[in-house]
Amino acid sequence: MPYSGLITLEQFIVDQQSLYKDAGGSLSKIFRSLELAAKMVNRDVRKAGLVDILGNQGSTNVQGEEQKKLDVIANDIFIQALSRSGEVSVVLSEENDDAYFVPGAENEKYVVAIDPLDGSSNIDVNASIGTIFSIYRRPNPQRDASTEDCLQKGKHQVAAGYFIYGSSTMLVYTTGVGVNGFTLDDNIQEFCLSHPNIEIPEDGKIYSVNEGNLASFPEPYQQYLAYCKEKDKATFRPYSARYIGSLIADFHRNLLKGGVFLYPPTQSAPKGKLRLMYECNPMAFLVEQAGGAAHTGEERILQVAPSELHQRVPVIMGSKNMVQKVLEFVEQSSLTTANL
Ligand code: AHM
Ligand code: MG
Repeated sequence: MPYSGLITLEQFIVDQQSLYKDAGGSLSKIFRSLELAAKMVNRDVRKAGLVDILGNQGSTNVQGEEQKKLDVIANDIFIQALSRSGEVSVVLSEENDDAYFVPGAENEKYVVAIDPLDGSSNIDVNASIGTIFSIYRRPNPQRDASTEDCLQKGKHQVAAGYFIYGSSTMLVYTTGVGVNGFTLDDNIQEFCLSHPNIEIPEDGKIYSVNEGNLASFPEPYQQYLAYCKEKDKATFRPYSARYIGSLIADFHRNLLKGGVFLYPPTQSAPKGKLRLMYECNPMAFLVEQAGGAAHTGEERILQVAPSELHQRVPVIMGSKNMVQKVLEFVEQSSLTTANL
């Protein structure tokens, strides 16, 4: 049915309720909590240059990276909002070493993983940042929540998405029935449907990678990047290089315009840099739902069995045919190695 007029997120969720696997409204409550938290973080992001919340917090997170003040603020806001939803037993956060078991909510139905402020090194330079979320149903809510509930494969996500605090603020999410985008109307403080049924183009002309690391990428990736720069009219090469260094911003652009995002293994990060639970799984769910693909080079990201909360995996994701092309380089090289 074509959409006409203004459709708020709340209205959209009500209309879509029958498509959700849980018709009891639990997921809607979680969305309301996420929406509220995002509006609060958005407010803080918008005034970041005016008050003293820029700069490093002075503490480091579990990956040994410096936290920004806004990281800490966003982490607290999202955890509090999700804890109050009454539906979430466990919150996993990229900023916390361990899972947070919500007191008194041991038998609720959901686990939510968040990257509260992804791309936070971009705060100081006023580039787009965002919040990523990923929602799982607990296999057995009768039993008290445990770490076992947290280490589920990405293919079990019931919903995932991100808020991007960019030139405008948007929410892009999926519940497994396509991908929809909402833009925050600042005046009425409502997310309104602006990008219904997003589909990523099958082909693209953009590649996004931190090419400064080229020398330490495995050879097939180096070969693919050389291929991107070759001149060939028929395949629209050379491609354009676009890399912000803020996953949500790079992903969002490629989702709308077509492209491929790569974070290959490097010598200093042999499994890549990005985290499976907080970054790769939600983005993989979204991109697959939009008709694209997401792979580690060895398997579909959504098939990876997590062994720890802060696990990292290499990433190749975006337009289907572009991902396929990267995999041809990667697979060709493993065949060559296997034949040696
Ligand atoms: P963060 O979650 O600590 O902000 O780090 C993740 C970010 C991603 O947003 C981005 O894709 C990547 O780090 C960029 O890494 P690099 O600077 O190595 O290219
Ligand atoms: Mg991140």
